[in-house]
Amino acid sequence: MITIHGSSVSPFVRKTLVCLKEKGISYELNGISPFPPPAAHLAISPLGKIPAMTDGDLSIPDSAAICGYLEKRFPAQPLYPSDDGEYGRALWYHIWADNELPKATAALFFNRVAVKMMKREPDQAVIDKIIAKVQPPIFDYLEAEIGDKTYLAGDAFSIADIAITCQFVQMLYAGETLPAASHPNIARYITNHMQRASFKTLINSDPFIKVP
Ligand SMILES: N[C@@H](CCC(=O)N[C@@H](CS)C(=O)NCC(=O)O)C(=O)O
Repeated sequence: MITIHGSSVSPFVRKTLVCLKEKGISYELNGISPFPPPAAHLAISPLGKIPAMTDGDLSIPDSAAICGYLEKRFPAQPLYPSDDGEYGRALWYHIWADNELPKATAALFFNRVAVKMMKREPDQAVIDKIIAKVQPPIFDYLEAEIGDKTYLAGDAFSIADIAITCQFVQMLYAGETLPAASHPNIARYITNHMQRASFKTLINSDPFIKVP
């Protein structure tokens, strides 16, 4: 049995759970927080972060590594494009979604919600700066990349769409709305993917927003 160790509220944990649901693989979620992680978690996640995955004796930390493993182990219902070029593009969007996009999206969840879990007060100046200065160039890039597409890499739903949608869900969990007026392609694209059964089930199980 595959076990994902982490909280469903994390965008990186969500990415692995969406992959499992899309592939129809049953799993267990070992609900742990990384703030701080239980001591035993360090044995499977040396950086102390979530998610980590165990599959029998095998342990793999990091959502990107986990998703790559799941694709290889369960190749039916592929989530990575078969075309070489589209595969490379999907990897790029995945890396961008994990490293750059969170500065404009998940950072709002961290600074508004997670800080309170850590018994600290949100810093409004930091939040204002994310919205006014950090978001625009990041959203502008994505808006142009999406254009009128449904899927970012190739002609099917892929890890690129999963990784990007996960980060916007986190922004919505922070009380924001999608930028429909300034970035309509992003709003249409994210709204569409949040309607997938995988995303909808996970989002509606968390205590923040509901997808009708
Ligand atoms: N690159 C990692 C990032 C994971 C990550 O940053 N997870 C956050 C929770 S959303 C975490 O565990 N933070 C705890 C920490 O940084 O100490 C992945 O994709 O799994």
